[in-house]
Amino acid sequence: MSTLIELKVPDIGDYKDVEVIEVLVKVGDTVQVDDSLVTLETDKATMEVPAAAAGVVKEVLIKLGDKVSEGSVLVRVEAAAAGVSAPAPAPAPAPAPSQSAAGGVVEVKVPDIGDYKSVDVIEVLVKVGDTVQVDDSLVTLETDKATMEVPSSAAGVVQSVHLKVGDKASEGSLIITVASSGATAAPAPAAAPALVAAPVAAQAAPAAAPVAAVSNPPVSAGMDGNLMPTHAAPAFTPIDEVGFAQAHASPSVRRFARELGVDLSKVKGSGPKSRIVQSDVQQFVKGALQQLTNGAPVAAAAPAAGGGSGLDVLPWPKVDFSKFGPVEKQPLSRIKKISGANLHRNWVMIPHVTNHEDADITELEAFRVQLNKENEKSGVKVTMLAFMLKAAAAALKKFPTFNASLDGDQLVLKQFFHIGFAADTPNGLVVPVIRDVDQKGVFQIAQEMGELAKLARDGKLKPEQMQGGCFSISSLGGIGGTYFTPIINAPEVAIMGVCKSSMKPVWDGKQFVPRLMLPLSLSWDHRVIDGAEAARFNTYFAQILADFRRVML
Ligand code: CAO
Repeated sequence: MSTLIELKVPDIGDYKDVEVIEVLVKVGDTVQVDDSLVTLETDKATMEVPAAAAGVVKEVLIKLGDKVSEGSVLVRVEAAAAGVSAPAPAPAPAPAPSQSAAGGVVEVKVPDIGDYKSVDVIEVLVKVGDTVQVDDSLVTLETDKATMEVPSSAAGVVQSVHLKVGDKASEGSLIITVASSGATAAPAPAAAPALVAAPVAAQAAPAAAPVAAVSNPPVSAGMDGNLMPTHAAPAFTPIDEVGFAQAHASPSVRRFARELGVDLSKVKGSGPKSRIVQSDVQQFVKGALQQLTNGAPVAAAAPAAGGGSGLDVLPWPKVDFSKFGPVEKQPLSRIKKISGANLHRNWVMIPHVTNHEDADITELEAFRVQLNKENEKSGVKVTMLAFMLKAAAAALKKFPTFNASLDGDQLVLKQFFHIGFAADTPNGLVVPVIRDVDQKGVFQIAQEMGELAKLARDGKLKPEQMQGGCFSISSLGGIGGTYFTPIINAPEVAIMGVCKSSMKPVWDGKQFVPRLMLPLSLSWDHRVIDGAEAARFNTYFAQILADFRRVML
C-alpha cells in the first residue's frame, strides 16, 4: 500500500511569492529525505527546499519562473510503505533578529535560522568601534545549502564582537553589543529580513566578473607576486549561463564554481542524483589546468590523459606532517582562497617575462623629502609610490600596448589611465585603483592613495574602487628586498614591481659616485608585448624617475 505525500514550501520567514529558479526533480525520480527539490530566489537570497519525505515523484506542480510561498505544494511523492518519514518542516531562513537591551547597550543575536544549528561563521563584517546602522550586515553564516548574512537589528557603535571566523553559531548566539545611538537604536522592524543569503548576483553574474560576484565585503583584489584581478578575464571557455543555472548543485558549490570561473554545465556530479559537489569542481579545475599546456579549450570535465597531452603533473603530495613534529592547521582566509584561484589562472595562462632595471632616484628622493617638509601641515605625505603612479601614466601614454587588454584576437587599447596599487591589509592584499592618474598631480595621487589604503585596511573598499585598472604597481619598497617577479593582474598586460631603494656606487664615466637606486621589476605578457618594447618601457620609466621633468614631455 502506498501513500501520496505532498511536499510543500516550508516556513521561509517573511518571504512571499518567491521565484522558482531551479526545479531539481522530475516525475519518476526517487527522492530521499533532504534531497533538494527546488531552488527559490528572492532579491536577497537563494535557498534550496529539501524533501521532507522520501518516495517516488508522481507529480511536479511547479515550473521555472513560478512564484511560491509557504505552503505551496511543490511535488507529490508516492511513499513506499516502509521507511517513509513523515513530512516535517524543512529548514529555512527565518524572520526577524532577536535582541535584548541592557541599559544603553543592545545585544544583537543570531535570529531564527530554521532548524540550522552550529552554522559556520565564514565572515565577520564589523569590528569594535564601527558604527552600524539597522540592517548593516554583521556576519556571514554558511550551511551546506545557503550562505546568509545576518543584518544588525540595532544602530550604534559596536562595543564588542562575540563571533569570529570559524566559530559555529546558532539561533540566539550573541554577535555584537552596540552602544545604541538614540533614536536610531530602535530594534529592526519585524518586516526587515532577518537573514539575507549571499548575493544572488553570484548566480546571475556574468562569467567575466567572478570575483565581484562572490564577494561581500568586496574582494576584487588579491596578491601579485600576489595580485588578483580587479576585473577578471573569463577563465577557460565562456560560461553557458543557461546550463549553469540548470546544473544540479547547491548555492555554495555554485558560488565556489563562480569564484573559479568554472562552467557547472560542464562538470559531472558525483553526489547523489549526480549532484555536483565541491570536489567535482576541484577535479574539473585540475583537469582543465592539465589541458591548458596543450592550448586545448577546456570543454569537458575529464582531465587530460597523460602521455604529453597535458601538464602531466604529479598529484599534489599528501603528507602527514604531524609524523615529523607538531603542526597546527589554519584555514586559508577568504581573500587568499579567491585570489589563489585567480593568481593560478594568471600564472598558468599568461606567458610572463620579467625585466629588471635600476632607476636613479637621488634627485627625486631629495625633492620628495623637501616637498614633505614644506607641506608638513597639509597632512598629506608624498611617498615614492605616488611619483611612480604618475611615471606609469606617462610611460603608458608613450607605450600604448602596455595600456591594453587581450580580447580574443583583438587588442583593446585604452584611452584612460587608471592605475592600481597593491595594498597590504590584515585580510590579504587588495588592489585599489586611482582613476585618471594622467590628469592628477602627485599631491592628489598621494592623498587618494592614503584614503584608499585606509579603506583597504578597514575592509571597506567598494568594488568600483578596485575596478577598471589599466596597469598595476606592487611596491615592497617600504619593506625591503631587491627584485621579484610580480604576477600580471589580468586582464592587464603588465605590472611593475618595486623594491627598496639603496645607495649604490654608480660609474659616471670618470669615477664611482654614490646614487640612490630604485630596483624595478616589470612583468609583461609576451602575447601582447615584445622584449625590446618591454626594455624600452622599463628604461623610459627609469628615466622619468631619474628626471621627473620628463613627465611633462
Ligand atoms: N624604497 C625605500 N623606501 C621606501 C620605498 C622604496 N621603494 N617605498 C616606500 N618607502 C618608505 C617610505 O618612504 C616610508 O618611509 P618613512 O616612514 O620613513 O616615510 C616607508 O617606506 C613606508 O612607506 P609606506 O608603505 O607607508 O608607503 P608607500 O606609499 O610606499 O606604500 C602602500 C603604500 C599602501 C602601498 C603600502 O602601505 C603597502 O601596503 N605596501 C605593501 C604592498 C605589497 O604587499 N605589495 C606586494 C604584493 S606582492 O605579493
